[in-house]
Amino acid sequence: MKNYVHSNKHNVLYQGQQEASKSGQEILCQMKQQAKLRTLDGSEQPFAHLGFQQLAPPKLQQMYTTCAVVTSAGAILNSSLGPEIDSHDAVLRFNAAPSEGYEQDVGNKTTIRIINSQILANPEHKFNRSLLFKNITLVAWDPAPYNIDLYKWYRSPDYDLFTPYIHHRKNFPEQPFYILHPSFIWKLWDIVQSNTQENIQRNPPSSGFIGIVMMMNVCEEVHVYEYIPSMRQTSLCHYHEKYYDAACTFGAYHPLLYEKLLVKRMSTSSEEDLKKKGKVTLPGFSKINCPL
Ligand code: NCC
Repeated sequence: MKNYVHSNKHNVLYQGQQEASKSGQEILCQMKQQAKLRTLDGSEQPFAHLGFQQLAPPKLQQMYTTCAVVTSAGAILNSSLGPEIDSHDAVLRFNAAPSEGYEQDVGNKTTIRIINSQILANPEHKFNRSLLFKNITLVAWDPAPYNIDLYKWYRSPDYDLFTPYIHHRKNFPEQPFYILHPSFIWKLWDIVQSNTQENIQRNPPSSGFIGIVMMMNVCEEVHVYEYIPSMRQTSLCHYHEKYYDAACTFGAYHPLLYEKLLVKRMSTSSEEDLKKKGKVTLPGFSKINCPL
């Protein structure tokens, strides 16, 4: 983590405030005001020239009543949360996290999957063929430079997501598949930093935080499972892999610890839900009333 605190690959330059004095309600209002979901729609260059206006699907605007966000943390094992997770109207999962074989603990319904650019670029994930990515809404992301230089991003993303994206959209035009606008990603980073006294890692937030805020945009209520560690906390990184590293839970590259502290401050869950279930409940933006 120390190394990551010193690196600044995306040239983050933050000059806003850094204080942890906001109440949960004030943070929710800041989120609602500043973290409006934005996807790449092809209206800007170089994406306009590349035909993204025709390529991108219509805006993500379906609304859901209750949603589940299922993180991939090892601590969800033995939770028996599967039926509760599946009872929500929409379920968000991450990257290549499977449900097959883990239904009892993570459920088997998937509505949306958020994938980082490694999933698209690394052949190991079989993005073209794997059933994990079929018949659902896909949302991909990759960090652009902090100043949102879209030309530079297109030329040198962290991992090439554009080629497989274009390919996939042409082959499966019916599948809703979005790329998050990097301004959304870095706005979320700004919000975490603005509510944290310490300097956070100058790397993008984790897919977990991005997914949670994305769902706050489209759900009336968001239930997040095993993001804030429950009493089952373990250093097992993922529930589907035998790999142990506490950095998966508390962060090294991503400012995960700070994202989690912020989410905890916004949480409306009971202590029992937090500890026993590992569940945080957050209101969707449409249910947050803020002073004008
Ligand atoms: O591990 P990852 O995330 O796919 O997990 C999805 C989200 O779940 C939350 N999480 C996960 C494990 C854990 N013990 N505690 C948690 O709270 C986090 O919020 C996390 O974002 C990513 O954010 O996209 C990440 O992706 C992996 C990896 O690229 C993909 O799994 C594909 O293989 C990253 N790992 C590496 O690059 C090696 C990880 O850092 C973040």
